[in-house]
Amino acid sequence: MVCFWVGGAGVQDSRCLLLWCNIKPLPGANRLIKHLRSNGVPTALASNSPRSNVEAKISCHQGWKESFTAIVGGDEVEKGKPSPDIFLEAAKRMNTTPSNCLVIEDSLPGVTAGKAAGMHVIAVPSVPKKTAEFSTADEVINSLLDVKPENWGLPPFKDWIEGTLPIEPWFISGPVIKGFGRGSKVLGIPTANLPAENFSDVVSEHTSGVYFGWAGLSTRGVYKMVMSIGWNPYFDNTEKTVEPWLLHDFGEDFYGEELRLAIVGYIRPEANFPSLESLIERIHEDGRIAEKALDLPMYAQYKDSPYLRNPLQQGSTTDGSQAELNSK
Ligand code: ADP
Ligand code: RBF
Ligand code: MG
Repeated sequence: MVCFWVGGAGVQDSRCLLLWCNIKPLPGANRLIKHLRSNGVPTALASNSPRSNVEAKISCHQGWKESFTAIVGGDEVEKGKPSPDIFLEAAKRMNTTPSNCLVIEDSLPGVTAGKAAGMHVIAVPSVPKKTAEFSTADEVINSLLDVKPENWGLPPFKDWIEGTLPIEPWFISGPVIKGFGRGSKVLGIPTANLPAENFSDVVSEHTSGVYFGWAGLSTRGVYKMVMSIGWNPYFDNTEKTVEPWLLHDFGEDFYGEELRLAIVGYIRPEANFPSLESLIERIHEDGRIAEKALDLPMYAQYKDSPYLRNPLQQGSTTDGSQAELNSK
């Protein structure tokens, strides 16, 4: 099986040439490219942009250029996507047939082009909540983290550990705010919502999904946590929310307290569920996965991040366990 890497060149935003080297790869793009390359899966980049622009763009990302067997720009074929030309040309340059190709696309014209070329197509819509429009694709996924190469006859990723995917950790904090008043009441699972607008950059940079890590609560301590980021498909929210469930029984609310998170791993995309019971059961399963995984040294090390402890070190301790944490 030959694989094409296409659409948006796997980077976020591309307003102007000078800014290109500031743009971050999409979550999971580096991992996927490295995986295909190290497993010897020929990969092409097929974009409607002129070839020179595509080359300039990917030159900012170490190891990308060498990872593509072929690069086809929009100026090298008669018609761009949604015409199949660009993909047919890529297949030709890789000496293979269209039915042997898998297209990964983020745009609707790209999905149309891939299917018109007679190829397999995975859609990764760049606009959230638009999955229905991509129904002509063979599969619609939420992010590149969710590509399952084995579904397409390609070697599987080997970086999953006990149901979790390690990620480059990221850190966010803020005061605990009121949510929809539904976590405890409807699900029996309290989630300490954070104001997503405070760190909209870092939140929009990461895909929606279920993550886990460590939570530092000023005056209380550091706890394991599992969280959802996104639109809660079951409730179809209009706002993206950040909702950590601390895996500890506090027996009280702590609205307004400063909550600091170190997010260290990914579990799954957000999903819809046929019933409330099945959503609740799945969240509990996420909790068990996080609880166990956080004892692995690769995740446990972040429990000691100064970021989580900062407010505590400023002298706001309340009990013995806190004093013990501070003395470390
Ligand atoms: P809201 O919709 O306002 O977020 P929830 O029903 O989700 O309300 O309850 C969340 C609140 O419950 C948190 O803001 C926090 O004050 C409190 N809480 C108590 N225990 C926990 C816990 N283990 N994890 C998260 N929040 C908790
Ligand atoms: N909501 C969904 O609609 N789909 C999900 O897959 C989902 N997964 C969640 C996973 C975890 C670990 C947590 C804490 C919450 C999840 N929720 C999900 C969010 C849940 O709907 C939300 O916390 C409540 O609606 C309260 O606002
Ligand atoms: Mg909540």
